[in-house]
Amino acid sequence: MTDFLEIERRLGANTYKPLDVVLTEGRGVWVTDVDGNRYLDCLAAYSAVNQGHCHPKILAALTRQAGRLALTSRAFRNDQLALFYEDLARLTKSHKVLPMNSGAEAVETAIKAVRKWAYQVKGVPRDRAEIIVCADNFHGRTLGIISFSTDPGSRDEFGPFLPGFRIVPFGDADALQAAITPNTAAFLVEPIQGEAGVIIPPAGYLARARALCTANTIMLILDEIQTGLGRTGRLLAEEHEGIEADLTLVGKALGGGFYPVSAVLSNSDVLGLLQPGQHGSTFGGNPLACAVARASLRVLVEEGMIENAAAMGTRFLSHLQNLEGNIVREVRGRGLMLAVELHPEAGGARRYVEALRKRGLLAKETHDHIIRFAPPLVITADEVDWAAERIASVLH
Ligand code: IF1
Repeated sequence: MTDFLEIERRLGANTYKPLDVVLTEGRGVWVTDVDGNRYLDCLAAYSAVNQGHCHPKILAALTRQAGRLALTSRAFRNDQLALFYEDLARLTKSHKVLPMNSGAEAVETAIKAVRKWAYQVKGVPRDRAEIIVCADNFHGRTLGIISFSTDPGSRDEFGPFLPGFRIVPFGDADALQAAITPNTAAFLVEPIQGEAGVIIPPAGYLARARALCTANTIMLILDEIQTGLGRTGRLLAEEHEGIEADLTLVGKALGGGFYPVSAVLSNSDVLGLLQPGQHGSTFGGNPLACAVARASLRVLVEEGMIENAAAMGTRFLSHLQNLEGNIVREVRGRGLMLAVELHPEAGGARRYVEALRKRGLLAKETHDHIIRFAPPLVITADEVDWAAERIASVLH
């Protein structure tokens, strides 16, 4: 048997601390390791596998397109990009789409676009545009993005950093208001902070942020890369607050668990300003990405995954809420974006994650005392009950 761990240790950059489970197969919510053990995947690649592992219809779209035409570059057109634009714009009620690959690239693209808008339309003096972000944000790992991270592990020793960002506490609309200046171009925020540990803002916060942005001619950018595409029980998490962002960032599950696909969605005021030669990407909007994304969106809607996420999320949350006690301090969640925060005295989340693995459930800790539970949106009631039973056997 190949010693996967030894080879990874010897040759791989040490940028993760994964569980020592070596997976080899996946279908739906279930994955299998090289020793034949089956696990229920309660992470779904951080919401990139919302449709379940190796969804047959997305796989068919991928293999069909891969056998026809995979990459043209944007120097030429192809017969998938326009159809991707139509499907995504119609579903999200957007006016313009800018396709990229990773989530971080969508975030970087949005930063560039709103800066250009600030100079050309809002009249902010050149190179003075400010973007307000929240403490404990996670928007990716590029130098621009970690420039406004508040997590020392993400930013220490990577300087010098990109200027032009103001940091406010998440969930505090008064602090947001106080941070606004005439040079503010945008407010960039996750509707629910994922990496921070599924932090749900107070009711009304996002609506207040929307109103403040409108009143001060500031672009509201919602990073829905993790919360979007059904994860919280609605297509986009903004729907829980009854608001509409000026720019919406989507990624992860847009690729259906197969392929990196992300996009910036906006009203044309902002994306309409970008001209040929001002932005791009070798793989952005390639025909394979577009075909996979179209199938990913189709199955998400046609197979009722969004509604299932709402129903199964309610079921899962109520199971977890029964666990609050001497190990579990708080349970948080919306749809199938769930987390349990443990008492510090419980000794840290990793040991419980390892215990869950031994019981056939894969989950991952975030920070020291939080375990997130975010299974594929295709999970059934029986599978939720099965998972909850094992979580209770470890956390209660
Ligand atoms: C890893 C975290 C989650 C994201 C939001 C943008 C991006 C992400 C809200 C960037 C990516 C991923 C990165 C992944 C683990 C995962 C993650 F733990 F890193 F923080 F989900 F919480 N906006 N999140 O959550 O998208 O460039 O990665 O496609 O291994 O670093 P990306």
